Amino acid sequence: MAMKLKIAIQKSGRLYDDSVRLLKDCGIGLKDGVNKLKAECDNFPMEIYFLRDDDIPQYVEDAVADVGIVGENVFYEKNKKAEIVEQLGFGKCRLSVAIGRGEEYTGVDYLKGKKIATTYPVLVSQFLEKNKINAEIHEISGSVEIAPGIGLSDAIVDLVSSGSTLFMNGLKEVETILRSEAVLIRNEQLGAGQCALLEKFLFRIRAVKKARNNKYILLNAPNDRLEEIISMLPGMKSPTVLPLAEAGWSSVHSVLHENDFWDIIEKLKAAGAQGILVVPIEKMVI
Ligand code: PRT
Ligand code: ZN
Repeated sequence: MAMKLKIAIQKSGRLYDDSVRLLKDCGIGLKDGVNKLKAECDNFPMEIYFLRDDDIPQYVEDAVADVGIVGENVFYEKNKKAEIVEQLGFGKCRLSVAIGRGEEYTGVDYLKGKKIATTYPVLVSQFLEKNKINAEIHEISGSVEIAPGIGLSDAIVDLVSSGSTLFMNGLKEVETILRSEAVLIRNEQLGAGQCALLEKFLFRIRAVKKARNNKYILLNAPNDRLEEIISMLPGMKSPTVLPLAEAGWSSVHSVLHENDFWDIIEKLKAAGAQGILVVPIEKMVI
């Protein structure tokens, strides 16, 4: 049988859609009609295992899967022998301490002697140890946000993204323990063949990530402002400049990073740029 890279992804849940989309954007399609535990792929020697996210680090440590996609929160909590190889930019959240909205938070010392409910006992105890706080960790398996309301704990540590779950339960976020996003993890002892496949896969992931973070921009610039406009555009090497049919005008093409986007667009307009078009980039290889 030909060699394949075995990847474990979440079976269903918050990371599933983005994981499958990442594979698709890397040109890797899932073949239909395979059972729900495993899928074969088109266009890349890969086999996908669908698992609960909590189990993925163990499967990667045991080499049942060569690589896996999992939240950093789960990766650090499970503390398995595996290695992070790439941040993936989705599934962003933070693991935070929250207390009743009416309580006055006085800093980490507030937690001394308190009862903290969480599904992340390992990360919470590391946090308490680091801050030399003695507190009681109460491990529960879900619905952590209701614990203070029913008298089970004084505080909680849970994942937060928009903050609306905390708000609806009368809680406020007071401390961030970990910022997390989905990551690609790998087994620590991959063979040479598997490593070569992983490198190929990573090359594609990086091209997709770059493309997602950048936009292609086209605009018309009056020649007498051209120099000023070009100085605002980073471009991959330098912007492309082509003469327009109308005398005195040029077309300028470049690539902008998402973070600088609105800022630069405003400056370009103020400098006399017209007909600004911004289009998504599908893949970007530098
Ligand atoms: O079945 P399985 O065990 O695979 O899934 P799961 O239920 O354990 O995990 P799932 O699908 O809920 O989340 C998978 C991963 O998504 C997590 O491990 C995180 O890495 C990431 N992620 C990103 C989140 C959130 N954002 C998030 N907001 N995981 C959970 N939440 C929950 C949080 O626990 C809380 O209940 O959403 C609620 C808070 O959201 P806000 O928007 O109200 O703040
Ligand atoms: Zn889980």
